[in-house]
Amino acid sequence: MKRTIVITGGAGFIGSHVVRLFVNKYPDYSIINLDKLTYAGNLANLKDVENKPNYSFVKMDICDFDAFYKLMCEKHVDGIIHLAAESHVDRSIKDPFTFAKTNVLGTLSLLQAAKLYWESLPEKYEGKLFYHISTDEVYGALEMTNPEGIEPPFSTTASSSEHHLAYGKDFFYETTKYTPHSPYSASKASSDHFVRAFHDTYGLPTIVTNCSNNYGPYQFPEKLIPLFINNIKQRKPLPVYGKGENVRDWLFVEDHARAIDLIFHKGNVAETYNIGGFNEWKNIDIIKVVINTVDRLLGRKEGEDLDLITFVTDRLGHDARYAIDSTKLQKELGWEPSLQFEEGIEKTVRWYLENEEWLNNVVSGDYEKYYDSMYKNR
Ligand code: NAD
Ligand code: TDX
Repeated sequence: MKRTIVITGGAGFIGSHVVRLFVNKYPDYSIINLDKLTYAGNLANLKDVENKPNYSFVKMDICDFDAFYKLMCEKHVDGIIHLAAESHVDRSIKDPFTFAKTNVLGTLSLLQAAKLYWESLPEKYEGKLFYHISTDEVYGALEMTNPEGIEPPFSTTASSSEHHLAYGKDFFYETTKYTPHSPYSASKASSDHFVRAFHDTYGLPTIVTNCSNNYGPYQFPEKLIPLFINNIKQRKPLPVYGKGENVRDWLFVEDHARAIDLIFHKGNVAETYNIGGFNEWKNIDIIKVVINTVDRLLGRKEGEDLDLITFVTDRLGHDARYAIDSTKLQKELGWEPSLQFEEGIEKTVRWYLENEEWLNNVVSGDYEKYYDSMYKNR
């Protein structure tokens, strides 16, 4: 079946994996990568698919309602996978307005354009989908009641047998009340509410998914794992917020992209699906795994760089623990993570060490010239 799908934020970390998967897997689809190319957008993430006939790139701000409505009409868009967002919690603490504008008003703009265009068609909403990518942070923070970690009540494929722990009794379920704490998660929560409101009010076919922390290739080195890999490589201090006791639930980015593909094609309209691999780690433990892996792959003595760990002032409002229950997705749609964490980290560290040019370009800011050289005069 032929389809025309807009993937917003396709030049970012997760979006680029979703674009790559769809372009390679669905030659009959037309995949439009729509991205404003903020500091987080990098078209070099998609070098391997940029010349494929079913791929195109459009530089656009999701807040530009007129431009997006025109694109929908001209290209006959029938599916939207919406990932474009401001995504870094620390930036949201410094500049909350940008987050409200892009994440809330930008999402609203896309929803309204999709509604108007699809309602104008004879078949209306049939065969259409607005799929919104959200995060586990909207559920707030879970208490850490098992500081040493216990055997989790769920079977898990993402954790190794050595690390198979839950740090509390509660989990985030699809039914968990929204309690966002940071300006970032507040803006994501607000956008999720607008998506659901467009379904409930106008019947717009929508799906929302809430995923845990992603890691893997092409992540902007402001986020914990790529920032620390780069710092360890260069023997720079590793700024650990607070005591490093906060817990995050980690998923390899390609597993998230596979879940998005599955849900886009097989998920039920109006549903919410949590995505995660039951793979909780304290920050300090994950940092040690990253240090050991970088050291080993660089031929240094394992653990040699542990003294780079530097405890710094905690992040304001730092959420204690995130832990996703993805039973619904696993049981109803048969998804499961493909990698255990240590394998995923090894793959990730190897990628950043082997892709030195990508990393150096991002750190220096040179990546922002890629669009000019490749696309501007097309
Ligand atoms: P990212 O910051 O790497 O990429 C965001 C992309 O959106 C960039 O390419 C950027 O240029 C683009 N963008 C930003 N503002 C835009 C605008 N106004 N118009 C058009 N494009 C714009 O983010 P990511 O980590 O890949 O996250 C993607 C999505 O997944 C976000 O919605 C985020 O909330 C969600 N999410 C992320 C994680 C994670 O761990 N990274 C986990 C769960 C959910
Ligand atoms: O320098 C650091 N030191 C540190 O201790 C950084 C950058 C982070 N941290 C801590 C804060 C968090 O507890 O590490 C943990 C992970 O931090 P981030 O990589 O900034 O991710 P987080 O704040 O958990 O949010 C991420 O997951 C959910 C993504 O950035 C979001 O976009 C996603 O929605």
